[in-house]
Amino acid sequence: MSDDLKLSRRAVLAGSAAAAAGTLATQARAEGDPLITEVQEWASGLGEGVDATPYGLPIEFEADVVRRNVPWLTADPISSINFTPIHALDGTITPQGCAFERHHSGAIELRKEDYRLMINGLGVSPLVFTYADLERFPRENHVYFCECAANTGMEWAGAQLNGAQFTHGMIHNMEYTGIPLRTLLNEAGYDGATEGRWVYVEGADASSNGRSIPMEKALDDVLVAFKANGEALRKEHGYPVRLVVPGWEGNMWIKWLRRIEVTDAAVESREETSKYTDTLADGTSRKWTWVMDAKSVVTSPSPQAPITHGPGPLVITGMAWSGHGRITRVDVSKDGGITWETARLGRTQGDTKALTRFYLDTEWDGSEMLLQSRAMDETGYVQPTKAQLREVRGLNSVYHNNCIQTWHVNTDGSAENVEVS
Ligand SMILES: Nc1nc2c(c(=O)[nH]1)N[C@H]1C(S)=C(S)[C@@H](COP(=O)(O)O)O[C@H]1N2
Ligand SMILES: [Mo]
Repeated sequence: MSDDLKLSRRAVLAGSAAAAAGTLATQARAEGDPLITEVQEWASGLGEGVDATPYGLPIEFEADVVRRNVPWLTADPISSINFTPIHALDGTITPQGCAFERHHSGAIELRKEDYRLMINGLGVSPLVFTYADLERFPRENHVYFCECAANTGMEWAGAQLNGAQFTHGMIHNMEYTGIPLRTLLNEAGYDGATEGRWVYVEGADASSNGRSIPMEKALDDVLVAFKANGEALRKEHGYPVRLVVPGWEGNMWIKWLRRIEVTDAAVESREETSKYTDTLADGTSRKWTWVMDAKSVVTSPSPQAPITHGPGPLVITGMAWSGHGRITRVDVSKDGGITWETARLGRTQGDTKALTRFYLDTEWDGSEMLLQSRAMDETGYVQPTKAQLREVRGLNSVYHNNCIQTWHVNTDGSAENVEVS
């Protein structure tokens, strides 16, 4: 604990050892706290036995920490999206149970026994793998973020949704276990000496969500994954097998992966032409913005995570990520971008194209704040302001909005989504 933090700590019981040590312990009333002085219900009987919940769920007191959707965004929940409760999470790994979902034709149920993965096309011998086949290839583990290109898309024209979950929750970050796509292409005999410069990947769901990926990326770090955070993928995230395309927009992360075709050119499917392109200021559209640029957001305090403890020590935290690699620095501003303080990064070793947690352990004097965070990545790229992004992209874009977010924190600790100009 730093000295200046110690000085401002609230007094604990006068004369107690805690006060002498200057800890950040909550003040106990002189009359005594019944939670300390009385024998509580949970100490007067027995708890649940070991088999009460063969697969554990979060305790009921955390029932608010769930995915949520915004009903007016899409016509129905089948082709829709929901949002990760990032305001309530810490660290970097997203539990599968609350990781956002995006489906174009609903989440399907596909048994491992019925799973088939086909590789065909230019310069490869057609092959079909069962799930059991895939388990026999050498596998790797990597942590990566998956961000939908539409994340923060509703904020282009002005501050709209009141909560980090809704403005920035189309993202999750998991540890994947899978086989490099390169391994399977080599197994099918791909040797680079053909016209096969692309792969077209599609899912087994009705939408198929087909996308073209340049061969260079396919041979680099793309994974054919069958585990996330140590366990089987959840149905909604593509059970039993999904594609992991590190650093690139979520739409390319094909769920329920069914087929990989080696082609000479991009297929120009729906998802890479009329969708997931960016309308620029001059009215033209930019396609193939695959890499997700560096971005960050303060998750607490934020509208769904207000300050409830009054002035004094305050932990400001959030997350940062970049599709180009490592996050090297995150700055936090309390005054809408006039002055900046450098945040402390959580564990970063080995984390590339993965979420990085940041903390600013600070003192809040109880006055209003315009809270912002600004990420920098290993390429030297600095997360832009909304105004800078609009200069290049105009007002009609939806996808790929990585601008700096502002939360207005009021004197009572409540926070709201605002825009500074
Ligand atoms: N087969 C298939 N794959 C898919 C989709 C889909 O609808 N069908 N949606 C895509 C989109 S737009 C995104 S953002 C990610 C979301 O992955 P998640 O649902 O695991 O969060 O999956 C992608 N892969
Ligand atoms: Mo997406």
